[in-house]
Amino acid sequence: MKGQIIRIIRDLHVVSFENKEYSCKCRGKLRNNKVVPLVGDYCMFDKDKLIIEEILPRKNEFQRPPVSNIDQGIIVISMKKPDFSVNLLDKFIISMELHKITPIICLTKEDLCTKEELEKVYDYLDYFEKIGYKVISNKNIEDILNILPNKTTVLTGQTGAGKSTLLNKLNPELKLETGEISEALGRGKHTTRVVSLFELNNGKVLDTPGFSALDFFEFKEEEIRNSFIEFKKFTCEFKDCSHTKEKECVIKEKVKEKEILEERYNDYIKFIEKR
Ligand SMILES: Nc1nc2c(ncn2[C@@H]2O[C@H](COP(=O)(O)OP(=O)(O)O)[C@@H](O)[C@H]2O)c(=O)[nH]1
Ligand SMILES: [Mg+2]
Ligand SMILES: [Zn+2]
Repeated sequence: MKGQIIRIIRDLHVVSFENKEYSCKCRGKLRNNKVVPLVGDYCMFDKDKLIIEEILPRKNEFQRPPVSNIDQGIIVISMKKPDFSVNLLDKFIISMELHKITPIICLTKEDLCTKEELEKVYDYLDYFEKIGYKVISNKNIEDILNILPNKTTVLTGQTGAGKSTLLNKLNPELKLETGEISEALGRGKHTTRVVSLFELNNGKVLDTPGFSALDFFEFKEEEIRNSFIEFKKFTCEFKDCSHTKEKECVIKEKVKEKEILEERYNDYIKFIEKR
């Protein structure tokens, strides 16, 4: 049967199958194949013999933390403390797009804002919703639960944004430390933690808030361009228009007409220059 590895402790691989857990060992042949199993791997396993026979091909894989097959990432972004920033949000969105992870934007700390401050941020978020991203809030746990079924989900975002607080709400057993000083103080304690997925609402969630895939270096300019999803709605006259120095560029036109958010376009330029 096909299961998913949700925890690895030395040579014990805990496989989840139909909401039950099976502690398995790997078949010798698998080890010789040089496949090192990761948390998140889908595998073919024998639930009576408790043996993993085959690791199935991965959709994506990461080193820090070592996990695979991530479907979606909840980008936890605060309205204040730290202040909301389109540029930061874009960094997370584009890196997720590049790694084939569906980004979901989750706002926090709305309670710290005045009505005017909220409206300004909501205007930006309306744009992100309009181009196709899901926007939710940590106030509505139901909305978060609703995106989990049949997916493997991670939380990502800036330090202090509220990731640990949110994970604790989703799984009180985690008891993650929260607060500004916790990261520094908690470091020693957390290094021995085993990375694992926990089951919630028929989905899997990574139990650590430290997920980040913030790099553009290994990607081509074209891949970054395609990660700005709203650009794909328009076709420039030049077939391989880079939307930079070309004269007749529809994207640049749409930025002028304010149909494409100027901050997004500026981030595009920044990200391709960073490579
Ligand atoms: N006012 C307010 N504070 C929050 C909210 N979410 C988290 N916090 C606080 O923000 C601080 C940082 O949260 P934490 O979960 O540790 O952030 P992390 O670094 O992303 O894991 C903590 O003091 C939390 O209590 C929220 O929605 N509103
Ligand atoms: Mg934290
Ligand atoms: Zn163009």
